[in-house]
Amino acid sequence: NKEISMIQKWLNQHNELYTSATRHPFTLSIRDGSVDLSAFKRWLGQDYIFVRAFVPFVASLLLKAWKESDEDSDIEVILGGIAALNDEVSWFKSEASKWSVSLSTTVPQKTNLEYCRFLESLMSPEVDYTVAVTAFWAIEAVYQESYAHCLSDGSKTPEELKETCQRWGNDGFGQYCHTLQNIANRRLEKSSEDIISKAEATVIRVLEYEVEFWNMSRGET
Ligand code: HMH
Repeated sequence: NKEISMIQKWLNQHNELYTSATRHPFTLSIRDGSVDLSAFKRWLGQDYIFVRAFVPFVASLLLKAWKESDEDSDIEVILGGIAALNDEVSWFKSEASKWSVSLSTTVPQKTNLEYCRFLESLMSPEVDYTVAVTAFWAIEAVYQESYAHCLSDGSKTPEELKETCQRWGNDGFGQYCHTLQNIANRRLEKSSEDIISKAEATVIRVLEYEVEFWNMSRGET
């Protein structure tokens, strides 16, 4: 029998923030079928820009794992994440063309630029592997929870958006997020108070950025 994990403890403590990120009005509108398609297109264009910045972040995480990790399998999990991102970049291009969203002319919004800058700060060699892998888990988990909810019992997600929801809401991606959470928890168990509090602050920042990222779909700025 295991004690409550660090991440579970944080999710309990910051449950309100976590719920704002994973049950946002935008994804709830996908789930109930009332989604404004122009909001969806705005999200698509902005997320492509985010994912382009996410790739070097995950590459930097791979480098940290190679240097610092106590488990060889971490590298394989992260490498799998990079492989999935390669596929994801192609998917964004074909999805954008399907919705007539021009990726080359999409301008990153302020929130997106700030989130990308935050990712860049986590790429610094000064940032500990434990902090970075915990951030990685949080970033992936928000999308997994948000989009899995759009496919769960009672959802009325429009047919043309189901593929998007499947991309992050599928069981395989759920398993992958669970593996990332296990890696983060394993590292956190062995970490100093200083690293633990940095990792917690980083998770909170990620959740706040994720809420603001969904907010961009409203197109008010
Ligand atoms: C903003 N957060 C954002 N975009 C994504 N594609 C993910 C998380 C998950 O990969």
